[in-house]
Amino acid sequence: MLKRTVTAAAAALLLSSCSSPSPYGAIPTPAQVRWQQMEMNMFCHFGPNTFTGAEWGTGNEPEDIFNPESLDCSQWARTAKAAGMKGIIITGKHHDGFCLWPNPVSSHTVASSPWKDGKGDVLKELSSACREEGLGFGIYISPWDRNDPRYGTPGYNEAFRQTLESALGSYGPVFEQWLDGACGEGPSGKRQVYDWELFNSEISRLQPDAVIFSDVGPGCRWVGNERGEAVRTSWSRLSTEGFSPGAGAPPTDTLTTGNIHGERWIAPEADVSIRPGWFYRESEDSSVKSLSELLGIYYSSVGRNAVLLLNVPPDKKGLINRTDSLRLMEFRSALDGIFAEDLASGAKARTKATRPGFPARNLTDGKYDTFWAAPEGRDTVTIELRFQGKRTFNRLMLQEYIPLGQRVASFEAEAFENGRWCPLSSETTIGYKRIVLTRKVDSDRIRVRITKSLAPPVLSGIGVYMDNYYSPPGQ
Ligand code: FUL
Repeated sequence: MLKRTVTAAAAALLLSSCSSPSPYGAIPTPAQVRWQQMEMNMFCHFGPNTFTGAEWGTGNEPEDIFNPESLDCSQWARTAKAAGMKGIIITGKHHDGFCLWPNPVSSHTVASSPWKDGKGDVLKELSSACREEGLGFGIYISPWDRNDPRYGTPGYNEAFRQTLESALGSYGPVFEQWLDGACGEGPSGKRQVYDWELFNSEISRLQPDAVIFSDVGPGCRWVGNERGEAVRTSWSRLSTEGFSPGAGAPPTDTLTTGNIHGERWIAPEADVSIRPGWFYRESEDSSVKSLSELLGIYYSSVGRNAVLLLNVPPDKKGLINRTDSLRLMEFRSALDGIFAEDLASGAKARTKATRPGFPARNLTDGKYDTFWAAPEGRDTVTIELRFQGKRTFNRLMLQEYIPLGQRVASFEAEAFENGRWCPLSSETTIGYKRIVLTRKVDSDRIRVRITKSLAPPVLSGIGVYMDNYYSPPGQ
């Protein structure tokens, strides 16, 4: 009897010590995790502005200026796919109010344009092209509308709800709904008091898995600038109490860093255009961002716990311009050149602090869903990676397992060089993905010291890479 009790107690102890770490703080929904894993999406600003050269149309543009004679959404989707993007978000309606689909609650749409004799539908073509290429399809629908005569009256909120219903209910799954907070004057000279609750609940009703973008989420948040730039301290949590999109948004630096103890999981999305403007202009063909600029943007967005939304605006013909697509292909081949080979793969990972069942070898198995976890009560830990021989690298990548929350607040990296441990970098947060740009190192081992964590750390991976393409300013 005694023996049986002891065995049962031992089994219970073993089970509890093998148990998965409990989630810490606000955690992402499965749709938010999938969204974060997309890492890089393409933004397409397209509409009357493509034809007039404006950034913000007035809303008075005649519908007949919209006539992209060679529009080919499969070309957009193929380009995005070849560039390594996982989804495309299109401006279904920008501030000028023109709808790229035949929205039944507006007369300012493709249906009144000469394009395809008024029978065309960009959302239909793009959503099916995305499906074909296995890409996510997302829509930007601007609440600010400089054309709709109802704008500035309570009736507009209902019209906007119907607009959402028409766009989100007609084209299959939408991975992200983009809502910007701009709230200027409409045709009546009045501003709208937006009913965000109505908008968000309508989106969730029609597309429960769509991640809703705005300054305050609820799905993901604006990173606070249009340079595609997250910062080194990048929390995926945000406190939204008392804030709203647009003028009522949290201060810009809060949007950028997030809140360490924020109550909600609303990770940063970093948007930026490959060109000076959001819309295509031939005069800007020579100002498409360089490969080096794009790599810098990649490191400061994807490498700092954000999702990158890179705008590549189709031209007047309705095609991604050659200049942009060539640059995207250079970008892709550089990223492949850097990240195709994890030089830490197969390295022996060692630490004195391991939760049973979550061994350090999970750090170098190349799988996101297997992770190493520190035991209960441990929030400072040293992890050593011994490579199979010397490695030459200048990038260090770390990933937390975010379904259990974001924990690490600071860490240091060191490399073993000339018989001693030498500092590489002293950093703050990790999050879903953190890429540290280090000096060039030749070494057979590195050490990561987690110096502060809000709960026992849970890391999915540590990798090292060699980048021969990009030198950060000052290096
Ligand atoms: C902003 C807009 O005002 C710009 O025109 C652009 O669409 C950018 C992505 O969002 O709020």
